[in-house]
Amino acid sequence: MIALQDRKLALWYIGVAYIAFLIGTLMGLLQVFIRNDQLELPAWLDYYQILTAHGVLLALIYTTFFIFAFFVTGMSKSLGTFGPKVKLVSWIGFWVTLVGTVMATVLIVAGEASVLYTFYAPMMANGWYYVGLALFVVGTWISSFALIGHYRVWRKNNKGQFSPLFAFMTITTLIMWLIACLGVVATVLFQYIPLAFGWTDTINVELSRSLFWYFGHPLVYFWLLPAYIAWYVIVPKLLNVPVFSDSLARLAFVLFILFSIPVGFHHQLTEPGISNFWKFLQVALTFMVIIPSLMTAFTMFANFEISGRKKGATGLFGWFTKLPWRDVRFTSIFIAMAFFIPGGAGGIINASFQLNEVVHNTLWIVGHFHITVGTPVAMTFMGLTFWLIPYLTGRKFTKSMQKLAFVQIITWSIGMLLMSTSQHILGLLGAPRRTAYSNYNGHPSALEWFDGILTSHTTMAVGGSILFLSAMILIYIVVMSMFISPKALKVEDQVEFPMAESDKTHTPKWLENWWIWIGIAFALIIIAYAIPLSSMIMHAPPGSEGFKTW
Ligand code: HAS
Repeated sequence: MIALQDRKLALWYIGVAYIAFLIGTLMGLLQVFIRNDQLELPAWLDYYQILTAHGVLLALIYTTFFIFAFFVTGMSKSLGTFGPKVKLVSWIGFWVTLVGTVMATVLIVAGEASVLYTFYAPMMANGWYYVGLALFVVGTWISSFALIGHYRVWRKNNKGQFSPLFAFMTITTLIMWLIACLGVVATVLFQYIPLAFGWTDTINVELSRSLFWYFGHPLVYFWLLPAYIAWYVIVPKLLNVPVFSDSLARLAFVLFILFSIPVGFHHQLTEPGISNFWKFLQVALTFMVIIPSLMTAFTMFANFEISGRKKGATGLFGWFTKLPWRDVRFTSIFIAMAFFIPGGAGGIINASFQLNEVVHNTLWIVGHFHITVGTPVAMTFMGLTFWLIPYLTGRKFTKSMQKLAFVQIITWSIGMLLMSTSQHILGLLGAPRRTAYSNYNGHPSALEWFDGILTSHTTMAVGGSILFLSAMILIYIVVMSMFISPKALKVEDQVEFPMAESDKTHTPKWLENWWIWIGIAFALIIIAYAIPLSSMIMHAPPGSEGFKTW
């Protein structure tokens, strides 16, 4: 077990993550009913306020706090206990992130920041909301530097050795995060805060959106990569096989540093002000960032095949029946992976220039992110939660909790399947996203959208309600594992951190030379962004004043 001081920090992160999860999922439930016109909110509560809270609390706060809990635990486990400096800086990072989170949440609840999680200009929130967001990002930077410091100390003491795979992957994710945040920090500090406090009268809308998406796309990989760490490092251990290929795993992660950032324009394909050449270049780079995910899919199938053969499986799909289905830590992650097949395919559709015209700004995209961040990522985090909290608290993960965990992941899968399928179909029919429910004055075409069995109001409401039920079961498991389940006094009851062995004998040295990857990443960013961003600044149209649209 890792040192108590590091366990404490990780548990604080998890605690905040699940408070955000609780409020965020409640907002999700309300939203399903409002979108279906089944619920009317009191005058003091607004649809967009709820939508903002749902997006920010689940997509930003839950994920980020959970990710740092996982990183702190894994880095302490693989590199050793944090030294006093790393410990101090980590706690400072935690508190700064938390203060930013509380400020942003209070302003959303107060109805001062109903700008959705993408906070598109020219919508304008209370200035302190942006200050809260800035503090949130700065807090994560401080925590990232603490972890990077811990890694550097390890490398100094272990000259010439490769870092353990978990640590390598954590550092890759943090490097990507630090470079990605430069965009959002620039727009928040130099555009939104001056506008919201009245220091400037107008905002350059296209520039603010471009800087946001420079950050917004790598943001999705900041969610995905910790899940991939679990797929690469933890899944093989549960299957009782070593890491399939240490160098392939490291290369896949490094490719995310290179290709996850210079692709933000694929979120802006329908926007004027960016010429087709730059959009097309970034679409091509988007197709490059699909490659490491395909490498991951290949590796997962290799793991399944090898472990199946070891257990006597034959034939093309014999491995399937030999997988450890009774182990909820595995089954949860397998379901997460299965959801990522249509989730990833949907991403490829979104990224295809022409097809994007059909799906952009429709509910299809909402369906897409529920089967990317909402299931592959979230369900991997759930699968980690089942053992991570008992591991950190030294409590048992009892048989009854394990059964409940199965109910939780199965209900989440059913709820998500119903809801995201209907969102995809409704999107193709033309139902818009980012808007409250409208039947367009009872227009027959709009009413027809809801005629299908899968797209009916009832199906969506059932899907949303099942998801909420599942979320509450998870909260129950979290509370039990944190505070109530019996202590694991016998060795056989103690929960392990399942980390697989990886053979580094064939791993090339240059894979851990960060300056190469950071250098290439910046070169690609300059190629993809320097000219279009500078032309947005130099040939800026008249800016827009800020609007409070709610
Ligand atoms: Fe996306 C919009 C393109 C991945 C999240 N995306 C979004 C938004 C979010 C989001 C939140 O090009 C909405 C933003 C907003 O509010 O406006 N996305 C992609 C592409 C990928 C992709 C090309 N997205 C993600 C991931 C996300 C995420 C991951 C969260 C974690 N996305 C887009 C585009 C848009 C977009 C456009 C803008 C649309 C618009 O018009 O606004 C790729 O990274 C996907 C690659 C993935 C694969 C799948 C590999 C499969 C694996 C599983 C193997 C399974 C196994 C199990 C082994 C190629 C690794 C076997 C099981 C059996 C049952 C056999």
